[in-house]
Parts: sequence; structure tokens; C-alpha cells
Amino acid sequence: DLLQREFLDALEQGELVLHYQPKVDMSNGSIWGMEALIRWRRDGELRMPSSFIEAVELRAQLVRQLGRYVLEAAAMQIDHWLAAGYEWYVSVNIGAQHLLDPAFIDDVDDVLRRHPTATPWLQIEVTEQAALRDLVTTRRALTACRERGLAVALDDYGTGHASLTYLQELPANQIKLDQRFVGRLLREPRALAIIAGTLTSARLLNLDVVAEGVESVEQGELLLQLGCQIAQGYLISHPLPAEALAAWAAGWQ
Ligand code: G
Ligand code: G
Ligand code: NA
Ligand code: MN
Repeated sequence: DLLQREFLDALEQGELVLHYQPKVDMSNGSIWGMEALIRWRRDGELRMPSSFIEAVELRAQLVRQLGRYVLEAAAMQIDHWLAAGYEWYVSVNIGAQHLLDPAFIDDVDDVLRRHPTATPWLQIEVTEQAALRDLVTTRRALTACRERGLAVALDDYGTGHASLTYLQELPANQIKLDQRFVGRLLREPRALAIIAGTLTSARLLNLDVVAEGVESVEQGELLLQLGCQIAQGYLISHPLPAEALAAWAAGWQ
């Protein structure tokens, strides 16, 4: 179909590029890593994922090609950053259809073979969508990632219908508290209670917690008091092109 052709052309023409949004440790200001976020550069404008990602994720072939591209580009970026002295994790978002594809782990292995030194710095971010469709296959795919030395984050944590099940069943080492909880933290006691409970569970399970969508100093301070160390959001930085991050890092702290 039209999107299929247009999207595969765009991948081939290099119109799909990654921007990176920092995750920082609020306890000491250190930079934990960067989340890779796809953008479509077309005729001088930047198309955001909200305008195409849903359609892409409906098509197994497209989401796989995107995933392969993003994994390769992220691993290459890790190598560049390591060479420049930046030990940053880089997280990639993997669509449910790709994660559940039997070829997913082959795609991972292809990339790791080309970029062995990047391996311990690469993180896979998954939403509950994959687990919702097929928990056993999701667990198998994520376990294979962990066995290879990759890190795994559960994205948009708390928005699904079985968050506690996923916490129990999936081999994650990080959870990303969805921005809707963070946005309500200062105004709604229930959001505060849910966040505090999540942090307790995470601590007992030995998981990092990242707060997404941190936009104010007050939110950051309260999160840190509650025991949430890592933050991501416009307060720290918008997503930026890779070339802009060295300058951002120099100005950070
Ligand atoms: O900042 P932003 O508008 O980039 O992200 C919007 C949504 O698009 C997020 O939910 C994010 O998970 C998704 N997204 C961003 N980049 C990618 C990607 O490379 N692959 C997939 N599958 N989803 C992505
Ligand atoms: O679904 P995922 O969490 O991967 O995507 C994150 C989305 O949230 C992206 O669209 C990203 O640009 C956006 N985002 C990142 N930081 C903030 C923030 O501080 N506030 C808001 N409103 N959106 C954010
Ligand atoms: Na994400
Ligand atoms: Mn998220």
C-alpha cells in the first residue's frame, strides 16, 4: 500500500532519523543515558511519530524494518559516544509486533555482532502492548535480550491493565513511570500514593525507576524524596539530534 512504499523509501533515503532525550540521575546529576526517538525528516519538516507510528506498528513488515534500523543506528551511536568518552545507555523503543516476531532476536544478534562493544549500553524499551498480546513470547524475547547483556525497560508503566503481572513476569531492570502519573503528582494524592507504592515494589525487586515527563523542579524534588532517582522530561531536555548532545551535556549541571 501507499504508506508501505512511502515508509520503506524513507528508510532507504535516510529520511528517518533518531533524536535523543536524556535520562539523568537526580541524586548526583549524572547522565544515565539517552532514549532514541524516531523522527521523519521530509521536505524540510520534521514529522513526529504521532503522525505515522500507529500505522507503521500495524504492519509487521514495517515495524520490523523500523526496529532493525533503529537498533543499528542506536548501536552505532553508542560506539560513537563511547569513543568520545560518553558512557551513556541508549534506549530504543521496540514495537509489539517486532518484539513478538520470531525473527526479532536474529535482528538483535545481527546488530550485536556488528557492535559488540555497544552491547552492555543498549536498552530495549517495551510497552505493555506486547505482553498484552502474548505474555509467554514477550517474556521469551526479553529473556533472550537479557541473556545477551542488554538492559530492558518497561515503558509507560502503570497505564496498562496488568502492570503488576508484568512486573512479576517480565525480566526488566528498569520501569518508566508514565508521565500521566508524574503530571498529577503535585495535585492529586492518589497519583502520589501510586507512585510511592510503585517505588516500593521497584526497590524490593531491585529495579531502577525513571520518571517520565518531568517538567518542573518541584516534581523532580518530590520524586527524589520519594526515592525515584532517574528523571526524563522537558525540565532536563527535549529530545535533540545526536550532534546537539555533547553541547547539552557540557552545559548540564
Ligand atoms: O517524543 P515522541 O513524539 O517522539 O514519541 C511518541 C511515541 O512514539 C512514543 O510512544 C514512542 O514510544 C514512539 N516511538 C518513538 N520512537 C520510536 C521508535 O523508534 N520505534 C517505535 N516503535 N516507536 C517509537
Ligand atoms: O511513549 P514514550 O514514553 O516512549 O514517548 C514519550 C513521549 O513524551 C514523546 O512524545 C516525548 O517527546 C514526550 N515527552 C518527553 N518529555 C516530555 C515532557 O516533559 N512533557 C511532555 N508533555 N511530553 C514529554
Ligand atoms: Na519510550
Ligand atoms: Mn514512555
